[in-house]
Amino acid sequence: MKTRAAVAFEPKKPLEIVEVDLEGPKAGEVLVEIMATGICHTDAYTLDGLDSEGIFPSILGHEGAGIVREVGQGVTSVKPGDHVIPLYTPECRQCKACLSGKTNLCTAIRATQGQGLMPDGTSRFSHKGQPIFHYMGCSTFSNFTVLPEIAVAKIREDAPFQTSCYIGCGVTTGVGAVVNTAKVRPGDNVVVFGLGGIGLNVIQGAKMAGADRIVGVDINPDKAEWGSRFGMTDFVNPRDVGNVVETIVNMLDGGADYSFDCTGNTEVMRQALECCHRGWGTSIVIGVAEAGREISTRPFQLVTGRNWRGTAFGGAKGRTDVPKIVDWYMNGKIEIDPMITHVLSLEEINKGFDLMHAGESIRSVVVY
Ligand code: NAD
Ligand code: AHE
Ligand code: ZN
Repeated sequence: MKTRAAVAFEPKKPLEIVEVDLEGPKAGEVLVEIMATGICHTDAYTLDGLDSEGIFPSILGHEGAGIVREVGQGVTSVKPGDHVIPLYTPECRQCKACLSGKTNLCTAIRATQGQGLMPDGTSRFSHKGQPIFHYMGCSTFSNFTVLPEIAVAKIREDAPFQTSCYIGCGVTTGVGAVVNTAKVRPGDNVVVFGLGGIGLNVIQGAKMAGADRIVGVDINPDKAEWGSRFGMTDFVNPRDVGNVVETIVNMLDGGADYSFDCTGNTEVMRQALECCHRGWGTSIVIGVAEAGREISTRPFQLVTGRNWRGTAFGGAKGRTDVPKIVDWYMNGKIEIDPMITHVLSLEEINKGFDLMHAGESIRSVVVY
């Protein structure tokens, strides 16, 4: 079939809206009509050529929601008409990781996914006879896409696509980092670095978990109001204070119980670790750093009891947890609507990237 898609032909170039060819689903795969997709900073990072797994030409996008239109042979868990959220972290429920009970990092299809291919080692997309690579197993910047069955979460049908697509990455990553990875408890003090599409969800997750102080840190002063809107109690602009770490350690009587990096900046990751409380504070890396960057700190920071951890997709097991997060949204336990600051057509998708880089959006969503 033909489908409209925003194609990343080359790094650092705007996406091009073209008609591409899409092969139907093979065994164990499903064809999904994407109804809406968010634009995450990770899409921008890959488009900017900063991802060591970045591969071109490809169809980016990994934060979508849509409807199953066709299923391949042997597919049993979804059927045409089902509403689904694509999962860049699938859940096969059979691999060592899935069975471990210790991680959400399913390994069933990770190798081919990282090569921009479907599990059989081929691409379903092509343009003028040349293959186009998939991205993070999702490629939601295409109106229709093909996904493995294990990489879709079936969701309730009354959830609006325009907002629930954000659960495909940002919401689950932020809220999940708090509840699944950190396991924040009532009374804990939390610090969030970077109050964008992910950081604001960490803030709302921390509030939901009953955190006491929730300190937001951002170099964009406009983010003070955004943070307060979702439960932040204190705001620090690193450009207004001499030493961010010292400022936070003093504010929180020794430091954070939990801190979260939502910037992808390795210097900020160090600050996030070092503002943790001696003896027990844990810092969670969420931000994705440019290829080649490394983190560092004095080992003494760890010897004296601080912990450094990371999380992908908020530690969520997609097929199991995503439908529950959709329920949280629909029941008013978490908010999404105010964070969708811009709704764009596919033709306007590059504007979404510009708004993100200018710090003017929280989430831009493309509606097909
Ligand atoms: P965003 O652009 O919406 O937000 C980033 C925020 O960080 C902005 O508010 C910006 O002003 C702030 N910032 C930048 N430099 C800063 C600094 N030096 N100090 C303090 N604040 C600073 O991006 P996003 O969509 O929220 O994504 C945030 C990061 O999380 C990205 O690196 C993205 O790739 C990553 N991410 C990771 C996962 C995961 O599963 N681990 C999932 C989604 C996104
Ligand atoms: N491909 C990069 C790493 C990118 C990365 O860490 N991605 C996160 C999701 S970001 C969503 O916005 C992730 O899920 N990581 C785990 C995984 O298996 O990819 C690189 O450095 O090579
Ligand atoms: Zn993302």
